[in-house]
Amino acid sequence: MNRIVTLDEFIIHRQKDFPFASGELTGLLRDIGVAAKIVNREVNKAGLINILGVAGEENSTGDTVQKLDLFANDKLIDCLKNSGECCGIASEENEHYIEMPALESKNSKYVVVFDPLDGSSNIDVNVSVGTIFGIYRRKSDSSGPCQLEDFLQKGTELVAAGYVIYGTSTILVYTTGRGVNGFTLDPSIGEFCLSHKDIKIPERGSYYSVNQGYYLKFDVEMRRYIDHCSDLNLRLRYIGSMVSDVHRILFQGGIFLYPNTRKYPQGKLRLLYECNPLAYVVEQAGGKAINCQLNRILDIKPKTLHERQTIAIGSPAMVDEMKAFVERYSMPMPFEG
Ligand code: AHM
Ligand code: MG
Repeated sequence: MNRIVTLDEFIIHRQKDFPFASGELTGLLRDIGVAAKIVNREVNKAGLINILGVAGEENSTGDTVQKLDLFANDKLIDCLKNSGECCGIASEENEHYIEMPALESKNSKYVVVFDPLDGSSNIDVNVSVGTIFGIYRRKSDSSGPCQLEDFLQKGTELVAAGYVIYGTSTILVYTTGRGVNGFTLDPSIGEFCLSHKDIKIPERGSYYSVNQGYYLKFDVEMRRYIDHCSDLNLRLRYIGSMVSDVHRILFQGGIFLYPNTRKYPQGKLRLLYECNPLAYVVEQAGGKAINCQLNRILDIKPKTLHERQTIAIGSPAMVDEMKAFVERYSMPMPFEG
């Protein structure tokens, strides 16, 4: 029988690969693992909402029932605050970043960004949702509070990133820039156990994932590429939780697209909280991620905390093909007559 390797054991073992590691990053990853278990417990109770109470109302014990995405947000913030391993947090749910007092954060050199519950519109119908996170080394002086510049870093500066999916099973996938590994929560022992070692994305796959309902709102070159996917008989899968759609593609190969639409001319998904962490994971697994202007996602310098981006992410050969389509169909047509 294979020996079970828990997330904590794995993280501690990996710390030995970095001779000057102080243990802060290790601590942060463990905190995220703990928060994920707490969020998982609550997500699993979501189906009991009629028994336990509807969000916003009081439950039978007189407590106000919180919306799950806000619950997840609070839990992540609490876990990170209590351990004092980071000096600042930026969340998709908060307009501003949160500073950790220098004393409590032990002058930590890291900041954390996250989307606490991606795809939260799916919760009420029992469809998978997830937490996405990224960790950066701070740029500002560690003797003072963290600054906006600590968060507005390119994805190439990420020191770790990952996600947790609360699905048929709960899986945590992360990278620190040395490959991607996945851990499945064993509810009987309450531990994430190594289940997917050194994940590699297939060169190409048979899935494409896009909100086809917006087809007429996409630019012509994107429509041509989507037609091409359909001509190839690729299978369309769109859950509406980016984290779940990208998870499928990471394992089975394919491409996920969220192009610009009239409603979201810059794209819908957030660069800091969604695009960058998932792009880092997918690139580490051998995939690619670009925007509709064909720039590598990880090379984009964010201007604001909640900046949105367009994205094409997935199997390398398919992202290259999409790029070729956009280049070909966005070329000015030769003058006729
Ligand atoms: P959220 O962070 O508010 O849940 O929004 C992001 C989600 C993504 O998970 C998903 O890919 C996308 O929004 C779906 O958007 P749409 O319904 O426009 O297709
Ligand atoms: Mg989201």
